[in-house]
Amino acid sequence: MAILLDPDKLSIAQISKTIAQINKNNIDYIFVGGSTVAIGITANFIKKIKEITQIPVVLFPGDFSQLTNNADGLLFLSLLSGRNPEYLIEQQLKSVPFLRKSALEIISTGYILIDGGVETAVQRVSNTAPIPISNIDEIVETAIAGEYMGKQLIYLEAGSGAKIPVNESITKKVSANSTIPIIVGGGIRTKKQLENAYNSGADLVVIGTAFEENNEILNILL
Ligand code: 1GP
Repeated sequence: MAILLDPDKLSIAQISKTIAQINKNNIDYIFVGGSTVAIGITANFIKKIKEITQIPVVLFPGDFSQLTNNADGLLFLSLLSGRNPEYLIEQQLKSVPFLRKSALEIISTGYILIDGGVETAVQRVSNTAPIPISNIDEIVETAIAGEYMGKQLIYLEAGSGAKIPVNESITKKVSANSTIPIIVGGGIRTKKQLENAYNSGADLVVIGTAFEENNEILNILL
């Protein structure tokens, strides 16, 4: 399981307490990123996290300005569900001068935004529409195309704070049709939703908002 921390929503002063909660639980990764983080904030934010945890920190950036060598790895995202070249190739190109000189582990990730019942930040910022949940074949074929393109991971995203998480039939069908690991995130708040995601084929589940709102939730979820 991964916990997503958004430097826009969590102050540096709150990091110690938050990481203490994460350290106490069985968390595999800390993802750091947000749709609209100001320049320079992410580097300090991660430096502080790394001082107090051994859990790997993976960048999940909204744009190339959030890149920093203070993390261990990077989800090198391509928004495959969208048709906005900025998030298909342009941001990736802008990141090359930094990444060429970086030791960050770069993990090529096909990012697929699926309707979560509410307009989410990724939809607004990327100016792309999510794939409707009824278009299950399009979702599956997008994931397969991502695998053919050489992506190492598929991220099924309902969007931060989604009302409806990615449903089991979608995860099941994508999982049955891919050989690469699947991340599921967006709107997961309950133990049942978490278990459903794993039981339907998610290799990693990401929780952001529910943990942000209540750090104690891990005691219930895990
Ligand atoms: C968002 O998938 C992540 O990009 C996590 O979503 O904040 O809704 O948990 P939540």
